[in-house]
Amino acid sequence: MSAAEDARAGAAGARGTGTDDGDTAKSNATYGRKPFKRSKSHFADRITADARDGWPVEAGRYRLVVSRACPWASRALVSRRLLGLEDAISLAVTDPIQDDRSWRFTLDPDDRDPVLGIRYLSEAYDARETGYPGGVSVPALVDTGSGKLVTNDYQQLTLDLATEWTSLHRPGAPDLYPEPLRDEIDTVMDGIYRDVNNGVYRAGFAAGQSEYESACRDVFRRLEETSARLERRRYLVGDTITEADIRLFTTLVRFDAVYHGHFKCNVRKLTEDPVLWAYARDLFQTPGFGDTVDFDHIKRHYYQVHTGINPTAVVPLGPDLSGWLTPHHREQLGGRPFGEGTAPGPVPQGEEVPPEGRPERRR
Ligand SMILES: N[C@@H](CCC(=O)N[C@@H](CS)C(=O)NCC(=O)O)C(=O)O
Repeated sequence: MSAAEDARAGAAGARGTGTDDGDTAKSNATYGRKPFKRSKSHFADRITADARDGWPVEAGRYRLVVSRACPWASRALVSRRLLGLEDAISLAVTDPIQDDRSWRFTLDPDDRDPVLGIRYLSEAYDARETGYPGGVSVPALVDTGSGKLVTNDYQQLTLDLATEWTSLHRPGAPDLYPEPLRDEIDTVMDGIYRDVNNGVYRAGFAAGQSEYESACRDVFRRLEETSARLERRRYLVGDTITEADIRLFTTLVRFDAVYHGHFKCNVRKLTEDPVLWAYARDLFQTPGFGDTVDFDHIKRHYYQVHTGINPTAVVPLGPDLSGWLTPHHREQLGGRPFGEGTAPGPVPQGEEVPPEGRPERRR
């Protein structure tokens, strides 16, 4: 539980914001009491081929609820695209700005998710567990028949998409979690999670100077190490895209837009590290990565929702995003992005990121 949520639960008992970085206007006063600590996902049922938790892999049954602002949800967005699961698992995109009842479907007609028929994601949590007092977080997989939340366990969710949903993968889908490389992938992901994915949050929500400095140093120490690793190899593990790349990408793509300024991770910009910047651009330009990214949602969510660290909720104009589309030359390192497989097809109709969220358009 985060400092914010901790205090929120104790103080107002508000159910709105979630489990980690959530900080609506309601909970602003609660920052700064305890070190930032990320919570565990409360609903950790798995959807598997053998239905061991009662949830079988099944086309058309589940709905993936995401915020395009959220790095953890964005992992699932990328995996779903790379694996070609768009027809099997439908998609609901929330408003990037939560209100005091948390994630809401205000981008949809009548402010209601057209499939689940609900206005707030919390309704799926309530359908699953009456009186659930905890935070509401994305990503979430919801059973469309019962309206119940199945899982909000973002760590396991994408691994299951890669390994349990294989019968519904598109022809040519890559193996994002290849068996012989799993130990190495797990080790790389562990360090990146601790110091980078979650490290930026520890820095951004630090309750004091030394906590901030230690988190920020961890972020850049690990980024330097990762940059050295990627100097001569195109991808983090093996010579194809794996889950580890997806997890690093979702943090890197947010780095200059929000973590550098809003979270004070400003020792260096992503664009100032030639290796990581080229690596991130390479992935961004790979079908399935950049086409899921909405910079408008990212910026508005971080700067407007975390008013504890940005009290005016003013959203900066920069950075210039046009560099994301420039040549990266990483193909010279070799590598086979999809291994024996192929790139995913175009973004399904209705799921395109609007022009204001794309790098082509400067804000
Ligand atoms: N801690 C979450 C991981 C996902 C997560 O932290 N998502 C954030 C968005 S980036 C969220 O929904 N937080 C709740 C909120 O901000 O209201 C979990 O337990 O599953």
